[in-house]
Amino acid sequence: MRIADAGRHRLQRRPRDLAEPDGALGGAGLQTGRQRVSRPGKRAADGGAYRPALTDACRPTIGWLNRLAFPGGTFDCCLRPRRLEWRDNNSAMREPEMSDISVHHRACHLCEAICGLTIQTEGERILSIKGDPLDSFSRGHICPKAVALQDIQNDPDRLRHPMRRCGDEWQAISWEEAYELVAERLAEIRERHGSNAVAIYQGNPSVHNYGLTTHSNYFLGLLKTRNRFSATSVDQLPHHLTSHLMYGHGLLLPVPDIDHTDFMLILGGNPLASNGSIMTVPDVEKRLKAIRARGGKLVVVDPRRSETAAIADQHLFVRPGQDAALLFGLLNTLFEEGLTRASELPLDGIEEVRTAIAAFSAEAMSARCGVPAEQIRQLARDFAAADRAVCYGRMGVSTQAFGTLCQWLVQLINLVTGNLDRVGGALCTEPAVDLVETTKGGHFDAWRSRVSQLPEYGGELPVAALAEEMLEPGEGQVRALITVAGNPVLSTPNGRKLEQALDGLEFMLSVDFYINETTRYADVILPPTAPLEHDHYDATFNLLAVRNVTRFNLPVLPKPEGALHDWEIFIGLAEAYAGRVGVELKPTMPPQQMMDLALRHGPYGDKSERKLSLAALEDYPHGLDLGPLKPNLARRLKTPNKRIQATPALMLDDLQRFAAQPQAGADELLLIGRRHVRSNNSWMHNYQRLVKGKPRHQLLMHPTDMAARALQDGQRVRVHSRVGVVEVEALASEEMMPGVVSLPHGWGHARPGVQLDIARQQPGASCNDLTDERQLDVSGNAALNGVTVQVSAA
Ligand SMILES: Nc1nc2c(c(=O)[nH]1)N[C@H]1C(S)=C(S)[C@@H](COP(=O)(O)OP(=O)(O)OC[C@H]3O[C@@H](n4cnc5c(=O)[nH]c(N)nc54)[C@H](O)[C@@H]3O)O[C@H]1N2
Ligand SMILES: Nc1nc2c(c(=O)[nH]1)N[C@H]1C(S)=C(S)[C@@H](COP(=O)(O)OP(=O)(O)OC[C@H]3O[C@@H](n4cnc5c(=O)[nH]c(N)nc54)[C@H](O)[C@@H]3O)O[C@H]1N2
Ligand code: SF4
Ligand SMILES: [Mo]
Repeated sequence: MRIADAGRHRLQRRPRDLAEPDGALGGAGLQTGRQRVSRPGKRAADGGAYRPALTDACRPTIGWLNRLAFPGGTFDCCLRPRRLEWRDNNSAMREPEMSDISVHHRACHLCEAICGLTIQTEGERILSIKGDPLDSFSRGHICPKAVALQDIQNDPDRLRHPMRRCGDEWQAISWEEAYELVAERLAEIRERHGSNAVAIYQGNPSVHNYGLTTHSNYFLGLLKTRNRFSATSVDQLPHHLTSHLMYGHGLLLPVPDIDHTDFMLILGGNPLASNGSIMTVPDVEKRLKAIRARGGKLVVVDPRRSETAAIADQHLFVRPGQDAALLFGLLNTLFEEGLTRASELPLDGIEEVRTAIAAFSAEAMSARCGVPAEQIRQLARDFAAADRAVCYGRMGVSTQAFGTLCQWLVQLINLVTGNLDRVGGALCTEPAVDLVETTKGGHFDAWRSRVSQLPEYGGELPVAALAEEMLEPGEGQVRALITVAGNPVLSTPNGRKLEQALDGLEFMLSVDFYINETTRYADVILPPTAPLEHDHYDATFNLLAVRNVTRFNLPVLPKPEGALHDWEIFIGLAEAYAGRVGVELKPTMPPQQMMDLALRHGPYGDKSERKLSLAALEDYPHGLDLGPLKPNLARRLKTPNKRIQATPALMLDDLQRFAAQPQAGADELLLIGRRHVRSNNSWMHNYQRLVKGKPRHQLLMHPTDMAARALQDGQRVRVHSRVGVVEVEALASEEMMPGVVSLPHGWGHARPGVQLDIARQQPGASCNDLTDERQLDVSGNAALNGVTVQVSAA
């Protein structure tokens, strides 16, 4: 047996112009050898061919990024019938000299960092998963979750067949049977109760899996329901709304130019645990340390001295949910002390901002945010004094009561200091598949939810309303639910209420490969192939990356007999449903073909010198660097007058809500969340490799808060909120700001019927049994941080 890869690269000269050298990353744009043996590009004559009844282009959508449509128009040229086919290594013809061991290169899709991996397989067995040093973006970085990709592959709890629930039992059924059952039940419920009676929830992995991005709406769109929900509204909705209002497109999201900045101010993000968010930044620790190494400064604002705060030059505790006060104080100081820089960006309304926040001085805001006024002023001076600075706010400031105000203020601070759209400040990407160019900017509050009148954004309602839409009787009540790659029982506020609602549904379908806390309520579960069994193009996170990057990777492992990819499942569902209700389906094509078209029509495609296509990307298994981010915002603005709107009316209105907010009682504890590098939301706790070691589920609490309640370190405590109570061990931690407690989300798996053997044995409770579906930002995003709780001995 030989290892087919080592030393056997068929080094290929880099096509001229494809890689752009840039000193910043040392070797960025480095061309790599194409690995002949690991490239299963040769298809057996007829292998892997898919012959659906229908053909070509549909308009795929993005779940988590608000289901923004791909450009139908750009595909029109291809609207002719053609056989659908895609490359899969299923049918890869092995070359005679090939050994059983192959080496594959693939981006990790588990979090937003998209690290390059090198995966060695022998037949269908995974031998090793390592960081890929030849990936110029991630530079060999890897975290423990990627190694657990093999555990997902091998997990006996992972579903391999469509399942139908019969009482408390699950029965494997055929795909055809499953499709027919789903089509029949959904058609019947829609017929009886109308189209809004079927709700949809799309979870986070929907945007880490491009086949879901391109094809879920092929079926879901047929249902024409206004009750669409996703993880967006427990996450980054304030970012989209802010960009929509200020820049005219919800995806025009400036990201920190971390590799070139001299001063980074992070509020409510812990990239050392999360590896970055709305900032695709593999190898983030080194990149943050590099800021300091080149004489710059890192400041972290967080109610917990997080892992990121621990490596910062300065850490400021802030009262949870009160970052807006700190940001108002900063902006006010910048104006008041004349620390602003003129911008050449086309801009409307900046003077209105100055007037609107005139009363929000550092001194006036200090008591609310808990940061001394002089520290707020000094921070503003330091930020303004830096040649290139960037302010960045993430989960901690998005998922709180003033998430949208916070994101607006973050934009304004970058803007008035001249750091918006500037190298070393905040810049927008120019990705190879450019959804900003090819889609409309989104809409907000075009309709509202039935029960609580919450506004839609981009066609989705806030998920905090999902349970009440099922529970509240009346016309338009939700009777059926489809979940796709999600676990809202553990990931959305008031999970217990949602459980009660799910229990009363007439029908539920889940597209997922686990029977988890949510899918256990389903009548039918359709499991897709495992991640390494399908190809990968990152349609979402290239858009948010700190460099312009792109890559396409073929599957690492063959698709098992009888298994289907997510996108194929959605075509199957669409065909069955359309057949039943007598609707004609639009033609579609496989994700690979869509991505190829999108690349060829994109900024580096047919009309550019690079001529990127999917086939061209196959020559870059380690990814292709398209260069550093550059100023482009003025050109990309999509507001009606093509000017930045500095004071959207919604922000001014919300400012009143902020000013009127009652102060929390001094003796109240405020609950915040937490992430750990070995955990991934609610779904990666079933792998021994990740859950072993020190437990990470505990409630962190400052020793003085414990002493005040006569609690001992490690003791089991009862945590109460308006919506519920959980029991969990409390851990004394000097990391916590006094008055604040921290509990990670995604735990609490020991619920009846959950078929996750290892996860079920883990201690811990669900943080979202405490979070409150009534605590919302103006966007409708859930305020998961800053929840009032009481803690007592259990
Ligand atoms: N209190 C609190 N709550 C939070 C957060 C917090 O910080 N605090 N964070 C929020 C955030 S940012 C997010 S994104 C959400 C996440 O919330 P969700 O998206 O609802 O949940 P996940 O835990 O990501 O569950 C993912 C599910 O997708 C399945 N899955 C994985 N890959 C695939 C695939 O390729 N195809 C299919 N069909 N299924 C797949 C898994 O088996 C799992 O069941 O949680 C939110 N909830
Ligand atoms: N290992 C791992 N990586 C992940 C995930 C995961 O579950 N595990 N999830 C992925 C997903 S879906 C997302 S969206 C990203 C999120 O990535 P990040 O945005 O980096 O989120 P967190 O790591 O939760 O960090 C949030 C920080 O905000 C702080 N915080 C809480 N409340 C407040 C507040 O009111 N004000 C301020 N200033 N800070 C506050 C918390 O203490 C915490 O340190 O991570 C992604 N990466
Ligand atoms: S940091 Fe994220 S992308 Fe990188 S290896 Fe870990 S899970 Fe994968
Ligand atoms: Mo997220």
